[in-house]
Amino acid sequence: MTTVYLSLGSNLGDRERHLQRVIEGLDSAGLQVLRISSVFETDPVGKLDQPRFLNAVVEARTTLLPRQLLARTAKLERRLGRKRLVDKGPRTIDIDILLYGGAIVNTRDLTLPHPRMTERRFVLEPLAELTPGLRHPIARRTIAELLACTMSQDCRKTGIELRVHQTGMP
Ligand code: PH2
Ligand code: MG
Ligand code: MG
Repeated sequence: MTTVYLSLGSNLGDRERHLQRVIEGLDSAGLQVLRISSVFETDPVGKLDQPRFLNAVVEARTTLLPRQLLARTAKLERRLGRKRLVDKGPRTIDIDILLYGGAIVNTRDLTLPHPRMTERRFVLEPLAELTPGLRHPIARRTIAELLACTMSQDCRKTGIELRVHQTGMP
């Protein structure tokens, strides 16, 4: 079993519902969800002329290998209606693999740790809630240390709570 961290983002339609549907879909994609961060509302980074995002981070365990995990998260994105219209543009759902244990991967399809995670407060703030002392395998700094360098970016905690399990009870 490997512990992995996934970043979730949505800035189109019912953003909260999209994030909740990802959480519910991760189980059948082969991931056991352990913990979920708070949900943050964040200004878009990179391509600025798009709506604000809801972002969160999930800690999960899996026996899937990195490439398999990428295939499963991409499939889940498609199942939840993601269409790739504009690169880095608005999306109903984005699932990014941030960390796969301490693995460093550099292939054409997959780079781990996620190459832009160290400069994005919308990733580091929710990740630091779950694991502030975790050391980034390449930067060799903790998540809390990396977060301190991104505090100029806008990122506000919401009261939204994502649920790990549906009770299934009426
Ligand atoms: N995702 C991007 C580009 N910019 N900005 C915010 N605030 N949140 C995101 O999830 C995000 C972004 C590309 O995936
Ligand atoms: Mg992304
Ligand atoms: Mg993505």
